[in-house]
This record gives sequence, structure tokens and C-alpha cells, in this order.
Amino acid sequence: MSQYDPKVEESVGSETEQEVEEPPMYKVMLLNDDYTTMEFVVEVLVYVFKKSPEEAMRIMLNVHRIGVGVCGIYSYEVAETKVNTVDNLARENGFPLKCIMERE
Ligand code: TYC
Repeated sequence: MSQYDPKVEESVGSETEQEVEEPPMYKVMLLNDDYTTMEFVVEVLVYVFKKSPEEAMRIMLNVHRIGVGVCGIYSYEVAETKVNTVDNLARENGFPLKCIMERE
């Protein structure tokens, strides 16, 4: 019959922990420009980044003042999808809005 040996279990546990790596995360950011309307940027932040209207307004005004602002932090695939969605929406609506991603 196998016996409980805390030493064995501890060493197995710590080996497993060392092997697990966190997946890299990516910041998705909006860049300011002179032509995209404030209303459109707020809509993008609500629709694509699931921000409340109040938070969306705060982020948009920050980007407007500072030039760049973080919309969220996601896995590679999710970040890439959001960047592409913003690109497509901006193009469809005739705005030059730029959305970029950067490894954390
Ligand atoms: N600067 C734009 C304007 O004055 C508004 C704007 C905000 C544009 C944020 C892009 O990412 C942006 N209409």
C-alpha cells in the first residue's frame, strides 16, 4: 500500500511550478490624431473594449491630451483581434484612427 510522504509530494509540486510559464500579455493602445471624432473613439472603446461610457470618455480624453492611451491588456490572439477590429471599423467609417499592440 502506498504511504503518504509529504517530502515527495512537496518536491513534485515545486518541480511542476517551475515548469509553468505565464503567457506573454499585450497592451492595446489607441493613438491620437486630428481627424477621428471624439464620439467615434468613445464608441470604439465601449463596443470593442467593453468600457463603460464614463470610462470610455476618460480614456478618449486622455489619448486626446497625451497622444496615446492603454485600452486593455490581453493575450496575443485577443489583442490582435481587437487591433484588427478597430482598424476595420476606422477604415469603414473613413477615420485614420490607429490602434497598436505592444508586449507588456
Ligand atoms: N483628437 C481627436 C479630435 O480632437 C479625438 C481623438 C481622441 C482622436 C483619441 C483619436 O485616439 C483618439 N477630434
